[in-house]
Amino acid sequence: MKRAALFLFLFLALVPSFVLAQNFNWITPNRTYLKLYVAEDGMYRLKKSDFTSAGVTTSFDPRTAKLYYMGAQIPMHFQGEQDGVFNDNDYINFFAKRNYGGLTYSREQNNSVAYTTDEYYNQYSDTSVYWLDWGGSNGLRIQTFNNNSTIPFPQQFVKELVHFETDAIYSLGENFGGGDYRYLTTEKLRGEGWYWTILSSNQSVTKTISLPLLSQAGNVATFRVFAYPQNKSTIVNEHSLHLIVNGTVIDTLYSNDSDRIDTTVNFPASLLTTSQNTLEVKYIPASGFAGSMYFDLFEIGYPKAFRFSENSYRSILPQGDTASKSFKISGFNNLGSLFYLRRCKQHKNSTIYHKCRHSESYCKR
Ligand SMILES: [Ca+2]
Ligand SMILES: [Ca+2]
Ligand SMILES: [Ca+2]
Repeated sequence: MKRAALFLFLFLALVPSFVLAQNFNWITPNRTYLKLYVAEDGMYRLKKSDFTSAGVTTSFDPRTAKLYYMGAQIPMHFQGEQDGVFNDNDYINFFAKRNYGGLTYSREQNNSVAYTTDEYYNQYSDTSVYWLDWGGSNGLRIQTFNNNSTIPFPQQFVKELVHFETDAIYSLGENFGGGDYRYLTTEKLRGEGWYWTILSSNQSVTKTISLPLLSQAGNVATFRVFAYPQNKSTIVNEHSLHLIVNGTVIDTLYSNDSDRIDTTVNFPASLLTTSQNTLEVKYIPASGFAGSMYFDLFEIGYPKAFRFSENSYRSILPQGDTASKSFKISGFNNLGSLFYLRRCKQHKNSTIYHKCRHSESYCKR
């Protein structure tokens, strides 16, 4: 299985949320499946040789091929399936995601839910498993739509999230010293989990990032941070985090006692540049208090232009709007890497297939 070198995936409602209840009844014992490991989000391609090298016969009707993830069948594209024969040049394209941590409960001592987080990392594995099955009824396929829309996409950018998180130290959860044995609960206690570091007075976490696709059309960027106090005092709002973008403090977040900070704030995208940006989170406790916080992650959201970078473009469009909209992705200019064929308009009673540049509305002869 090869990850497609060039990919474009824009999905509205095509890809369901992967927060699925696991269905354990999909599998048939003693049946042969092709098991696929995926550790990075992207568009993947399976060729006939991938089946034969795995020792799987390709004599099945390709229309009956089915792709499963976490017990549910998901749609895919099977190029060349229409003739019912898995030919040498036929292939499967499908979109797959790595294994994220997903929705996770943090609980009180009595097991009631204290709060929910959507974890970026899974504690056990980054790898997802997809299963390919064949035979029987036809499988789910990605639908092809021919839509002409005169309604422009409302903006010339999409919001892109950049996530920074390192799981380096483990906290057993909120603890206030002698006699506090709440960490003995077998469930994930409030405050428990993998953190990046512990921030004491005036300590920072800093990251640099370049944003070549930053769009000047969008004017709002976002800064999210998650941190959990390690201790507390009788002072009100004894913890504070300063969010700093390229030297400018965009906001100060306060926490009292052991209240977690899981906050997203807006800031002007004009503070960002397409080249190097320095992002910093600095902890400052109240005067006279030797405070500290477990620091988990920060996440930047910025307006990203509809433009290719290194002949690749990926984006997640806002969900919920199913109306057709038109937009143009610019910047694809590497003629040596044309990546799809489009059936051209009929010219003089002959159907011509040409390699197309994506920006052309139809092919030239
Ligand atoms: Ca075929
Ligand atoms: Ca973490
Ligand atoms: Ca306090």
